[in-house]
Order: sequence, then structure tokens, then C-alpha cells
Amino acid sequence: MTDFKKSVVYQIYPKSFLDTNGDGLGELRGVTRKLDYLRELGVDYLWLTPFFVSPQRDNGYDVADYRSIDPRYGTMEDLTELIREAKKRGIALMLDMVFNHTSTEHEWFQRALAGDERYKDYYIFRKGRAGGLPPTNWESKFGGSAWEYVPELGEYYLHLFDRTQADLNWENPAVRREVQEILRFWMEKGVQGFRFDVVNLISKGAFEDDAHGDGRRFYTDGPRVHEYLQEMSRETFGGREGFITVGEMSSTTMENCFRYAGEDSGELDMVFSFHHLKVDFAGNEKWVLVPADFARLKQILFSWQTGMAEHRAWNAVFWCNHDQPRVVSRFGDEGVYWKESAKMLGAVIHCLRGTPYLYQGEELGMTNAHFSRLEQYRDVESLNHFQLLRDKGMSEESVYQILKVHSRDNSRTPMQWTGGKNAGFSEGTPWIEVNPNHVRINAQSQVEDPESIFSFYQALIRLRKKYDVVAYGDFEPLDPDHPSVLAYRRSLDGDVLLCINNFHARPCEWACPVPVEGYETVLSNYRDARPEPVMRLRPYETRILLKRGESGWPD
Ligand code: TEU
Repeated sequence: MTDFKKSVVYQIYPKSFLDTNGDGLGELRGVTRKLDYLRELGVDYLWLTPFFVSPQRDNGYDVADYRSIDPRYGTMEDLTELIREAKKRGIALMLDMVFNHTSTEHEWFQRALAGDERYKDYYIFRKGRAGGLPPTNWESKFGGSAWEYVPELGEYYLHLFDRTQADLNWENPAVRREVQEILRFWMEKGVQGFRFDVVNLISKGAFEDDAHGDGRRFYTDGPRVHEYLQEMSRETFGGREGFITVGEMSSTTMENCFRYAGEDSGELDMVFSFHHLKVDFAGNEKWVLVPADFARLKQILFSWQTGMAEHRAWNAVFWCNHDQPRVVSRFGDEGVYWKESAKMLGAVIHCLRGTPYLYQGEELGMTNAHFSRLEQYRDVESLNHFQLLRDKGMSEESVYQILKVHSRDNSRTPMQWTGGKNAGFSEGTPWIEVNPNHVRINAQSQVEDPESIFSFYQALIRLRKKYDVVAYGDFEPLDPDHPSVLAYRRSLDGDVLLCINNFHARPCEWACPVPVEGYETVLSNYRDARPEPVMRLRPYETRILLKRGESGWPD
């Protein structure tokens, strides 16, 4: 069985992966068709974002029926075929479970709306305050109030996300039992893992006004969250061989993650945290233009690496997902150093202590969408914020500048398979525009090219399989205050790996704080990247150096 520490997870956004029936939307069969490509890359698990029945207000994160596949994505037979075919290739499937909220079209919510008390207690309904005010001043993550008024009931319901995503009431044991049954249902179908959407928001604390913020301090890492996760694990996947679980933790604290992903806490295998991806925000404010703060990025990554290790807890390590802009556009370079920077960013993640997650197209160096007209945007968050920023008086041009940098649509453009029509994604009209740079950036031109970004990712994945130090080694930052280099050491039983990265387009000098004798370069994005006491690092250069201990070099 694959150990999750030795594994690499590949995230698929099925809607944008491969369309096999010409309707412009990708589906499960598209994933099955590309399994050989994924095996070639070397990944172990596929995390598929939600494909359950959904009105798609938030692209499937608004689930209306947890046990059925949305016909847009295919059928149950398609899924079982995908599981079977993936298994033949040594790949297992992880499903994305959204249990903080359901779609308002879910039968439970519909019954609640009809006044059925049993189902009203599945959600969080509250009376408003005097003067027509909602129960609290909390804000939705997608903009506006987090409360929606239902005139027929004379009450508001809570929605931390879109108003069509009503928060579930985990205090109610019946809700928790429903969740467990749904998990067991999918486990019986043969899935081997779950990703839990915003799972640290499920336990709401006091319903009070937040004088200094948007309300998140009342429901983030809430009072009973650990109890709920332990119960869920115990009743379902806990202790299953080869089963992998990851929780998406929104605005979490490291102390809570010690428990969510602690070796002995019986909650989850690992966590996604996002602090390192807020280094181009102003505090928690995403809808601004702020240059990425490299020193902060390093400080956050390093503190999570060392902190989690000290507490025997495990990180999921990543740059990209369907909510994040493309990393090469964000922390790398789309121009002359496109290839070098994409490879360097890959190296940084894959040598850290944690399970690497890569998002479709990252292995090709796919870039941001550069949409410049509102019609091109699809995401509810982008559309809401366009309006909110305009209402604040910002010019259209400035709003587009911000969306181009931060919109979630950046990562949702179709996978670039070829340089041909619609990047080989669809014969029809894609639901979201294809990036015109597919003529240059595509899988077809990279798979056979030993110098490509794809080949580099393959090599990174092989490193993890070949050398235990990559998966299990201790972590230690090197020269943490250097203004352009991010470097660290991993060590295990006498084996030592150094990962040295120039994060800038300017060459720089880096004096290696450890003697370089005995090291060999196992991977780099430049030729002649030797271990030297003082390294002259070229633009976006990465050097992965390894010294073998007693076990020596394998053949
Ligand atoms: O995302 C949770 C979340 O809070 C953020 O990633 C958020 O989308 C972003 O920071 C807003 O700027 C998860 C899913 O990954 C996302 O696609 C869903 O929209 C969201 O939950 C609601 O289910």
C-alpha cells in the first residue's frame, strides 16, 4: 500500500480537464481517458473536485445530492470504470466532500424551507435583531452578509459562502450521522481518500457581532471541531490501509493543525493551510494589488515546516489549486524565465516535508488567464467582487487589474493538451475560454521533451520514490534571511538533501552554510549546477543536492 508520505496527489477539476462529448464541459470519462498521461507523470492519488448533483452556482461546491453524480459529469458506471482503470495503473481516487454547507436546492434545505422542524435543525436558522438587522454582522466569504432572510419563516439562515450554500448544523447528531453514511457510501464504491472542504468551519461558536472583523473568529477552528473530526474518522475511514484524508483549513492556526493532522490525534492525515498564499494580500484582504512579500513567504513556509514536524503533524504542500492563481504567474515569471521559474517552484514544493499536491496544468507551467472582459469571468466570487469593488467607486480598469491577478478563474481555464483547436480540451465551445498561450504551452509538446517542465515534475516525483529522505527527512531552514534564496536541508539516517532556490530573475551569490563535500546534484533546471561553497545562482535556479550516508548510492 502506498504510504501517504511517499505519495503525490494530482488535483483534477473535471469540468476543465477533458471534454469527450463536445458539450464544452469536461467529465469523468475525460479523466479515464487521460490515465496513461497521469501514470506517466507518476502520481499516486487523484483528487477530483465535486461532481455530485449541483446547481453549479459554485462549480459543484454547492451539493444538492451527495450520493448522485451530476449528469453533466457522467454516471455511476463512469465513476466505477474510472476507479477500476485507475487502480490498474496504481492510481487511487480521492473525492471532495463538502459538508460545511449544502446547496439550498438540497432536499434537506427544501424541507427546512417548507417548515419541517426536523430539517430546519439541519441548518442554522436564527431570528433577526431589532431594526431589520440580521442575527450578526458576519460577512460571507463571497461578499455581503452571511445571513439570508426567509420571509415565509421570518428567520435568517447562515451561509458563510454564497447565499445558495446554506451552512449545516453539526451540533445536530443527525447531521453528523448523515455525513458518516455518505462517506461509507463512497468508500464502498472503492474510493481511497477524501478531501474535506473548509472542514475547520463546521463548529460554530457564539453567534455574536464581530466588532473588529468579518466574524471568522467565531466559527474558525470552532469549539467542537476536533471532537467532530475524531468521531467522523472513528465511524468511517479511521485505520484503513492506504486511505488518505486531507482537510482544507480556512484561516486556521498552526496549534489547531497539530491536532487536525497529528500522528496520534485520530482526525485527518494532513491539512491544507493558506497563510503562505496570502503574501500578496493586504492582511486578509484579497482584492488589492500588493507585491508578493518573499521574506514573509519564506518565514511562513519555514515556520509551518518546523512547527508541524515538532508536533508530529503532517502538511499537504502546494502552490496551486482551483481557488488560487497559477503559481508561475504569481511567484515566477511568465516571460523569458517561464520554464526555469516553473521548475524551481516545483522543486521548492516537492522537497518540503509534506505530501505534495499538484493541480492540473501546473506540471506544464500553465499561466493565469489574463481575462480583460467581464463576460470572460465565470466564478461567483469574481462576479460578486467586480460589483462590490465598483460600488466602492473603483474604476473598471482597476477592478480588472485586480481580477487578473486574484480571480479563481485563472486556474479554471481548460487543461492545455495540444496546440490545436481549444487546446485539445473540447470539440465544442468550452464553458470558459481557453488560454491563447496553449499554442506554446501544452502537454503534447512537453511529454516527450526531456527538458520540459513536465519531465522535471516527473523527475521530482521519482526523487520522492527513490530517496526516503525526501519523504521522511527532518527539515531545517538554511540561511533564512537571505533576500533572494529559499533554501533548506532535509536529513535522514545520514542522508542529507539540500534544496537551494533563487526566487528572482536576478543572479545572486549564495554561500552554502554547510560544507559541500560529498554532495551530488540530483536535479537542477540549469546545466552545470555543481555543489560549490559559494554558488552563483542564475535566474530562478534550483539545485537539489544529495549526500548519501551509510546506505550509499543505489544503482
Ligand atoms: O474554498 C474555501 C475558501 O475559503 C477559499 O479557498 C475561498 O474560496 C477563497 O479563499 C476565496 O477568496 C473551498 C473550495 O475550495 C472553493 O472552491 C469553494 O468555493 C468553497 O470552499 C466553498 O465551498
